[in-house]
Order: sequence, then structure tokens, then C-alpha cells
Amino acid sequence: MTAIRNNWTREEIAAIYNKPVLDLIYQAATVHREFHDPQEVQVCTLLSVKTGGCPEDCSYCPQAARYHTDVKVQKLMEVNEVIDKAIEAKEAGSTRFCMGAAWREVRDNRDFDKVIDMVKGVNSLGLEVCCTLGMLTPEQAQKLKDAGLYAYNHNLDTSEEFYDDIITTRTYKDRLDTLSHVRKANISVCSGGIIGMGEQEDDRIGMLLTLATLPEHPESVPVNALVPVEGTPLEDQPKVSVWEMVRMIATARIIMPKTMVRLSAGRVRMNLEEQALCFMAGANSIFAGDKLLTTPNPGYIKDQEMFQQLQLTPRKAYKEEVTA
Ligand code: SAM
Ligand code: DTB
Ligand code: SF4
Repeated sequence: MTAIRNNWTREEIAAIYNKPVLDLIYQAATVHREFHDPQEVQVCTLLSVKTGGCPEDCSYCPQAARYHTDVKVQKLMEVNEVIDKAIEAKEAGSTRFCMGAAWREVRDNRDFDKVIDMVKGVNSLGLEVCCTLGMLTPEQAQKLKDAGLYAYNHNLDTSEEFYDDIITTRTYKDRLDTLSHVRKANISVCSGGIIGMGEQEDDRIGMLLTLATLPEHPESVPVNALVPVEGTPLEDQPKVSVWEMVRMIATARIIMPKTMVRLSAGRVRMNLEEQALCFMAGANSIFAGDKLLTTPNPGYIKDQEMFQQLQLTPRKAYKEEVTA
């Protein structure tokens, strides 16, 4: 029986990350089978409920106001429009619905009240409702929890050491503080990062170390490959190889066995065989639909074909729709 450990050392994680890659996949696949059904993949849907115009300077992000990208600023969506999208996502097989806002932090205003209503509405559809809205205070986390929020996404993105090279308008500690407020409100924690931003392997290992030594592992760790967007400082970053994605996913799987590891951004540039390797290495969730927040993603049809080819099944909903 593999134990859940929160006392991993950098050396241990580095040794796992650097194993011969096929051996690494084998070990991750073994741990994966102990904790999860390897045929099952959770399908999630993202919706950008407030797009662009963000005051932060995250170098990867097309939604930062200071970079000149093709993203059009859109104010907060209406609650009924969001619910319609959630129904569509549910009908297409998603069991988790994540609403993203291009905010630095949540403010206690009418927009937040609207988000609270969105959370209530999506929750009543029987979907796991997730939000990613930037920094939260403990009180805001509690308000979201009371409205029925299931999970909160707040990525560390990279290591503490590399963080200042990517973002200067907030600190690593700000991120960790929000994660702790989310945890204290009993909301499921979703936190991961991006590879392909020019970081060293040590930074990838450092980020995994921070996640795996939190008092409790995040229930969900998204692994994103940078989607380079024209106009952002990282527009010319070279594509990461599938082996780097596989090493990240497999290491996350081994050191955080119970966690849902999500093969997140970057799937549009991966073929079926590459994605299959990621599932073999322990990824057990994807984002579906032809758009992530603002960038393209493989559409439903392509993913349906992939599920058929790989004989995977979308995970069933864990709860029922609330009927009046
Ligand atoms: N504004 C909130 C925040 O930063 O926490 C929520 C939305 S933000 C777009 C959510 C996450 O998307 C970021 O933390 C980052 O990991 C990911 N992301 C943004 N742009 C990306 C890109 N070009 N490629 C890969 N991941 C990206
Ligand atoms: C995460 O780690 N990846 C998702 C979700 N959490 C919110 C977002 C990816 C965004 C990719 C860039 C875009 O589409 O704007
Ligand atoms: Fe804003 Fe989030 Fe994009 Fe950073 S990642 S610029 S905080 S929307």
C-alpha cells in the first residue's frame, strides 16, 4: 500500500522526475492503478465569465491588459447565460464546470454577488462547481463555500525562485495565502502550473515540492503546457516535448497519489498517442470543448474519438441534480 506523504524532499522528487522515462511511466501507472480506475477520465469544462483587461502582468497570459493580444475585454456575463453554458457542458458529458475571471482579486461588490448566484445555479445542476477568480480573503472563501462552491483553482504556476521572472504584480506568498484561505473554508483545492515558460527542471521540481508538502495535497493539480499567445512576453517560447509533460504528470501522480492530475492547456498541439502517454503516466482529467478560457482546445468530437480509440470512459457525476 502506497502511503500518502507530505514530507517529500527535493532530492526524492528530483530522483523520481529524472528516472529513465519508461520506468517513470511504469511506476506512475502502478500508483495510478492503486488509487484510481485507469479507464476513467473526468471531463471538465471551462468558461471565462469575465475576460481580459486584467491589471496583473503574468507573462504568459493573453488577458493581461498591458499586453496587446487579440483578446477582447468582456464584462462579467449574466447569470442566466452562464447557467445555459453549464447545461450545455453537462449534456456533453462534463461533471465539473469551472468559471474563470480575469481579476487580480475578488472585490466585495455587485459582481461578486453575481458570481455567488452563478455558483448556486451551477451547483444545483449537480455539477462540481469550480471558480478561479484571483486572490480571496478568508471571508470571501467562506461566502463561496456557503453558496455551494466545490473547488477553487489558484495555480502556483512555477517555483518560488522563478516566480518573479514571470509575474511581478503579486508574490508567491500571496498565492499560498489564498490557497490556505480556500483550504480553511473546506473548499477542494485545485493548484498546479505551467511548463514551457523558460523555467529550469529545478523549477518544475520546486513547484511539485511546494504542492506535495502542503499540509494537505491539493485534490486537483492541473499541468498546463504554455499556450504561447501573440503579444505576450512569452509568445516565442518553444513548444515543450511530450516527454516533459509526461515527466511532470508522472511525478505529480507518484508524489500525490490521490490527486486528480489534469492534462490541461496545450492539448491542441498534442496528437492522440502523446495524450495516451499522459493518461498512462497518471493524468485522469481533461478540459473539453473547443475553447479553454480564451485559447483553442480540441472540440467534443475529437475528444469523443479519442475516448473511443483509447477505450476510456468519462467519469460519472458524483452527485445528482437538485430537483425542486
Ligand atoms: N485571474 C485568475 C488567476 O490568475 O488566478 C484566474 C484566471 S487565470 C487565466 C488561470 C490560470 O490559467 C493561470 O494561473 C495560468 O496557470 C493559466 N494560464 C493562463 N494563460 C495561459 C497560457 N497562455 N498557457 C497556459 N496556461 C495559462
Ligand atoms: C488551469 O490550470 N488551466 C485552465 C484552468 N486552470 C483555469 C486555464 C488554461 C488557460 C489557457 C489560456 C487561455 O485559454 O486563456
Ligand atoms: Fe490576470 Fe489571471 Fe491572466 Fe494573471 S493569469 S493576467 S491574474 S487573468
